[in-house]
Amino acid sequence: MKYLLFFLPTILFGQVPTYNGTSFLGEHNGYYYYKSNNTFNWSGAQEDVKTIDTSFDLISIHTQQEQDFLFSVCPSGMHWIGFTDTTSEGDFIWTDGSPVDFVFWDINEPNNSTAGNEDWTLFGYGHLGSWNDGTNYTWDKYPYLFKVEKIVPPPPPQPKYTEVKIYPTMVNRSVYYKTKVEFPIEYVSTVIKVYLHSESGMLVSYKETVVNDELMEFDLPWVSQSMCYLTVVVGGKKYFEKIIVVE
Ligand SMILES: [Ca+2]
Ligand SMILES: [Ca+2]
Repeated sequence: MKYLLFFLPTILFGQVPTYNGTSFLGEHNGYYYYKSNNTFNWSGAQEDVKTIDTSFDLISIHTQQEQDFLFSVCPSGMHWIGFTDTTSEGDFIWTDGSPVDFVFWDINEPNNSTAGNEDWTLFGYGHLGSWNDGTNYTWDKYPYLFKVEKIVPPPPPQPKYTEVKIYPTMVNRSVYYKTKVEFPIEYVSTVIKVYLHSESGMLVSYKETVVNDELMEFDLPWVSQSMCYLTVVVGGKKYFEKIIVVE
């Protein structure tokens, strides 16, 4: 949580988050990419990325474009990635649980060489950053790669309402105009105030109600003017104002 609080401001202001002991490599397809400054064996790399944030994992790679991007920002040296077949020899899986939909093994890899002890994967072994399965001895020290999904703050809810088409309806011998207003889901259960003003600014109708549906229907009293103003206030703030042309 403390990390979230620490990084939240930079995320909100659209700046690239930074993490101690790592270098930012670039941004691609909604993710920020990083490499560790220090070297580790695979287990140490896995442990280290979790000390940055327990939700982080060693990188998973899913498309040729992603592989090409990584090679462009990381063209030399080998780097650990989160691809391992420790559970079942020959069945490599991503430690972040994502599907295995792309591989970029070097020629004749993975070969589970070194007395059958190659269960961990290095990016950057061969041509264009191709991969090799390697060992995880304490002396197998390399930097690792990880990526962080870019958080785009959601846009503030926009007033969304059907064209305020009103139609006369008889209710208890009075003529009402029905108005349909659409609310974003986050407004459900919110108390709103609905005002109807005449063209001259006179308050014709006032109603306080709770949004109980994303589509609310209001009964508005008949007004003699050809035009009136519908104002909806949420939490003391004007949510929208709509000029209604009475047909
Ligand atoms: Ca293996
Ligand atoms: Ca190998």
